[in-house]
Amino acid sequence: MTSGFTWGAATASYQVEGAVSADGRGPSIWDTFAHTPGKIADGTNGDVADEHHQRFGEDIRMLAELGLNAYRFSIAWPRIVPSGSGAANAAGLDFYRRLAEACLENGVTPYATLYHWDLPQPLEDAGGWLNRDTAERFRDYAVLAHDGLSDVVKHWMTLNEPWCSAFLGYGNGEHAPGRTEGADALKAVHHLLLGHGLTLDAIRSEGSSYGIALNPAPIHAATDSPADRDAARRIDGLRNRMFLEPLLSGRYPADVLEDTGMTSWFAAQEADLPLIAAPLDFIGVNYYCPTTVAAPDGPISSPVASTQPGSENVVAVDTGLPRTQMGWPIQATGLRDILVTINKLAPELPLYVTENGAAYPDSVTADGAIEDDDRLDYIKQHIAVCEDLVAEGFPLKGYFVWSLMDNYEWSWGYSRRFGIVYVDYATQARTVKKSGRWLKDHLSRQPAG
Ligand code: IFM
Repeated sequence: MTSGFTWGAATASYQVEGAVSADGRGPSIWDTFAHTPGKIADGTNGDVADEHHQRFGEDIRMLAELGLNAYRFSIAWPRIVPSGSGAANAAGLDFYRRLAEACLENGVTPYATLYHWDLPQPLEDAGGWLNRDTAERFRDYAVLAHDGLSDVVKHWMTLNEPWCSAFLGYGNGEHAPGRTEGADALKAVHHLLLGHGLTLDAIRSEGSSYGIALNPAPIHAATDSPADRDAARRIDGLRNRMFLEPLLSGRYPADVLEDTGMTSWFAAQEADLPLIAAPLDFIGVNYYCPTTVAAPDGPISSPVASTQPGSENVVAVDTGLPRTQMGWPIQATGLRDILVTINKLAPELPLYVTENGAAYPDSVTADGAIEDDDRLDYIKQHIAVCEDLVAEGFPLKGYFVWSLMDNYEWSWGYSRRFGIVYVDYATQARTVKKSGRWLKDHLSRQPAG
């Protein structure tokens, strides 16, 4: 691997911070959702999580001791602007300043994401991401965060996985705010991307880099039949092209708008597209698995709560690949495929893998070790794909493992562990897993620089 490659670990505010009422933080949609009975598999919430708000210093030292040189964290909007709009909360900014400074003191480069899903609850009460005004409020908050931290944070991502915010948050309701709005979830896509564009326009400055973290995935047809290929087109449209095309080419995919009956609504938003397509310094790719789909086998009852408006009866197909505890099929070549797809759309654009990792049910041995061989194999295979691409001259600039440590896995609560560091939630003790020990050893063999 060439020197200068970024090796990082990622987390997100609500998943690790806890301290939900500290320093004037306001409530987010995830506080509300997680406290609503029946929404979270194990009935838990992020009130305490990994106590990262108190323990960030030791966590960043641990990250540096693993040999990693970058930390991707997210900034909680309700810490900076507690009610979603208005002035900056100095205590909230100070927390992220101390966090970024702790990174720098440990030789770790901070990468900040401005929105990893914790929308202030008052903005949801005013319509959330279905309301165009939320995009402007996001820009205003982002300016405050950037103005307050841009001397210590030089790498910025606007949104994390807007597909999840729109289609899990407003499509099937699996994520906060838990709404099931059918094809209107596409309005959330547009307002999220508009928020991204407004923000880039307002914060871009010399000497820093700005991007977005998406979760694109290779979508395969189960067979070569025209019906299965059409199913793959539809899902590829919703998952990938609905984000990549406006960002990189300044247009929405006409077939997706037609499938979902949204053509005329989007026609009225055309003027926003140049803003959304403003140049990026990089795209972050969060990759976990590919998807294989087959054609509808009958009529659907409509509307249904779905992540695939207009294509609700397209089914996912089990191709026999091994799966992680999330049920996600493992295929490291899918990482190459999706990076190459994006590279073809934007050949010069630097790419990062901003998340990659796997959940498995860890157990602690009698001597306190966590021998997570499955996770280790998963990470090793995906890192090998990255290293091969870099050796071929591909513009891949970094790899961030998801996650630095076990944390609150959204609607799964604490029942899914993705960390390379084990967290004992009763004591908050951190223990580096075998996957983390392997990564440390692997990084110790990289050329310096
Ligand atoms: O935990 C999430 C993260 O917040 C966003 N990307 C996928 C991860 C695993 O589900």
